[in-house]
Amino acid sequence: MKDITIQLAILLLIAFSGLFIQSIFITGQHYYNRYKVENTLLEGSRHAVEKYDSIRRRDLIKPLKLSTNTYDDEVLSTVNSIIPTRENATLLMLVRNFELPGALKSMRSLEDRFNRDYHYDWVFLNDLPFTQEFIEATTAMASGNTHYALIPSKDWDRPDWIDEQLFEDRLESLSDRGVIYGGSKSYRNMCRFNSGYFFRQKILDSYDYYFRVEPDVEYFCDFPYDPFKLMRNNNKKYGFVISLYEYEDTITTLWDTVEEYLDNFPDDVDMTNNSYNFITDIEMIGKFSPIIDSNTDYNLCHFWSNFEIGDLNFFRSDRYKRFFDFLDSKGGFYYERWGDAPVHSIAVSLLLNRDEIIHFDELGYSHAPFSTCPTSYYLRLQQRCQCDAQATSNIDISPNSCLMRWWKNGDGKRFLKENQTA
Ligand SMILES: Nc1nc2c(ncn2[C@@H]2O[C@H](COP(=O)(O)OP(=O)(O)OP(=O)(O)O)[C@@H](O)[C@H]2O)c(=O)[nH]1
Ligand SMILES: [Mg+2]
Repeated sequence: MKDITIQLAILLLIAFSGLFIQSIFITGQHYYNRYKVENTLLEGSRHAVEKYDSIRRRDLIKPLKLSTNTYDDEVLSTVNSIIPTRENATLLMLVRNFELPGALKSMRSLEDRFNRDYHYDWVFLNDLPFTQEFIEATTAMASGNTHYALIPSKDWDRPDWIDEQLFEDRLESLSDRGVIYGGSKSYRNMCRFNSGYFFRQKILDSYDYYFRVEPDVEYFCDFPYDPFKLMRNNNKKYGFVISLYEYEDTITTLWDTVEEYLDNFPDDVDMTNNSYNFITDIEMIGKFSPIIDSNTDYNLCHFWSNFEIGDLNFFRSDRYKRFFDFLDSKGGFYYERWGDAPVHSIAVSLLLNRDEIIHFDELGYSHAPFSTCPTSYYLRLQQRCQCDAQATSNIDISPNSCLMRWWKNGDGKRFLKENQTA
């Protein structure tokens, strides 16, 4: 009896050992197969990264940061030895601490679509000190260096020569009429700052170009070129993507002031090659007349300044400063609600040659409630755009848009132009 028990135990032991060895074998085989598949995939992906990076990473100097989406050590180690050909430019965001989520969203989008291949710096401006949380999160999101500056109160706050009583009365009346941001004091500081002071900030002194970025915007397509390089190579000083009509209630006396400026400084403006017609033409265009009847000769067309790429040296010039100072002296940034968009647009339309302004029609962009999306199907494929050219928010050729007026009176459609090198 004892012998039978021992034999049974031995048989059971052999059976369990067999099962155990078999399960180890099956598991081992599973892991080995997975390893083989993953290794093949990794090799494939490494090969693709190398091939692609050798083309797109020519311009880099600095080590890649986490946000570049690159994990490959070999690429990281070669990057340091590559000669830079970046422009002297920065991405620029005026922003408040509480807008951090929107700021990160815009950064992620621009990094993915453009900057991860270039690592341009980011500069952040604020009228209040940035919080540690804001600095940490935006620095982690940027592929380039980040810089933060506090705007001096003399460049931001309402000047003391503004008549307080008149200011309060006007604020109330615009607010009562339901004008967007009509009752906001800080919005007025922001518009005046963006019109006349952003380019005077010390932190921007060393740069030649800026690319304005706002929280909660989106870039729909891979950038087919470095827009800064394109601008320098082609002598462009101001670039836009969307153009539309301004609310007249916010700029009741702006055009009268501009006409006064023109009388005072005729030598500053060369009417032969500028875009005066773009901002004054009111003819039918295609099926459309201007959607708003303007009370002045200004047709209310402006470049939407939440996206703009500009030459800082133009804004720093005495001519631009004379233009801004003259406008500012009338108090319209506070007694009305002059926006930086019409102010920049009128300035570049008067002071620059038509061909110094560029419409970036391939980039795809959205800032609520409008967007722009390249019309060409193949261009959308090539640049991996995520947008619908037929969407109702796509303003390009809608009645609200001034783009057709730009094609007619400005520099024409860009693809018709010769000699533009990216
Ligand atoms: N630091 C700071 N930035 C501001 C202030 N007001 C606006 N901004 C920034 O200035 C830019 C324009 O302000 P927005 O509120 O976006 O104005 P908008 O584009 O005309 O209007 P919406 O985007 O529709 O609200 C954005 O980058 C804002 O973050 C402010 O008081 N302080
Ligand atoms: Mg905005």
